[in-house]
Amino acid sequence: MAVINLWAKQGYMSTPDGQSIYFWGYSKGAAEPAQLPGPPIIVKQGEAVTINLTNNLPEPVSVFLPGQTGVKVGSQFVKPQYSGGNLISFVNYASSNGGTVSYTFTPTRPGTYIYESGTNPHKQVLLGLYGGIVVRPEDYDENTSRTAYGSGTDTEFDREYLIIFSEIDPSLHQAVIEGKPYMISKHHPRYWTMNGRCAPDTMLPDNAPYLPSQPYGAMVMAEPTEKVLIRYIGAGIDSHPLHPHGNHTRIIAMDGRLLKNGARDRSFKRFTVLVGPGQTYDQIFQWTGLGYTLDNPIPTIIPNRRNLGIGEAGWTMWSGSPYLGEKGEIPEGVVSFNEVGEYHFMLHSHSEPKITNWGAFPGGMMTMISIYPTGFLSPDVGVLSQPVGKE
Ligand SMILES: [Cu+2]
Repeated sequence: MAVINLWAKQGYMSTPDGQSIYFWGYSKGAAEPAQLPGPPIIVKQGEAVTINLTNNLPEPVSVFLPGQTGVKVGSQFVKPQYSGGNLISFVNYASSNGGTVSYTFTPTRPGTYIYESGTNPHKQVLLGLYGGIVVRPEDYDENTSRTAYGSGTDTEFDREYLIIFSEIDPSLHQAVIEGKPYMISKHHPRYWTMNGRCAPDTMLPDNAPYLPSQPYGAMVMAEPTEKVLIRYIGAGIDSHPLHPHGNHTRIIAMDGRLLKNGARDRSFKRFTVLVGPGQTYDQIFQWTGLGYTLDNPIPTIIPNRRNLGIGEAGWTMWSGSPYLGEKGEIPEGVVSFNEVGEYHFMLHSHSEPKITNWGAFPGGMMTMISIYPTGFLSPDVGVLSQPVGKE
């Protein structure tokens, strides 16, 4: 039995342009801050799960589990809740200011799923009450059988990343602070988030101390030829066209459903993936590079050194060594983001307003896929595990 304890709380998130925005989020501990997104819930197919929710917010809140079946509260299946004849929640909720509720279910299918508040979702989910669920296949083993959908499904991976997308209209968040009405039809986002962060914060490490309410980075890091599982979840109300530069991904599953029809492989390669509200996509990405082998780690003609610079003189992406080659001395005065000859490919929303922070480029839904020389990355990079709260 996996027991996941969540608290619904208010908090403040940071944006790279210096704003502090009020939000509602799930938290992993009574003394922990609300976080954006909520803590990932990582469970196993066939293993019973209990989610205990304590609600510290001033209105009822719930945990809605699209894609999970047989969810119960006590001995009864969850059901829509009404007040005065009006639907107020898709599922049973925890009452305001200290109420609790416990949901139990047994995930029957592996895959990527969302959890979110089913109570006033047009307000509460946009305010930040969402997170991701990863259901491991029954035969999953971190050391011997790392697959998304079980052995024999062609979904092996070496590293995995979970990226959850949403939007922020600060006027909604301000209206909630002031207790004023907000017209959802006037929804006008100014910030776009990957794992609750706007670029360039998306590229900062997990648990960066200056982002206490946004603990998860969104940078995909891998080595050549490794299979990288990238899980997408759309948690907002807009659709987001996302692509990595220079590469396709192979889509292996949508909404937690493996793209396989009997023995027939229905996975397909895509450049741009349109992630709609509530949708999930599982993709395998593998960087091989034209002409790349371990003996030939320079799969390209290195441009003239002067053409590697960006911005003013002395600012460059060049590490002083061939890409994916050996580490070299960085010339004096160079401020470099490229430490060991790694490649960076942008991964972003193709909708240009969404790669800004309140109109300022670059920002928003943008991160990097970073390919490091073989042997550089620690095996701990790109491993998803239950943060806490599991008993
Ligand atoms: Cu692009």
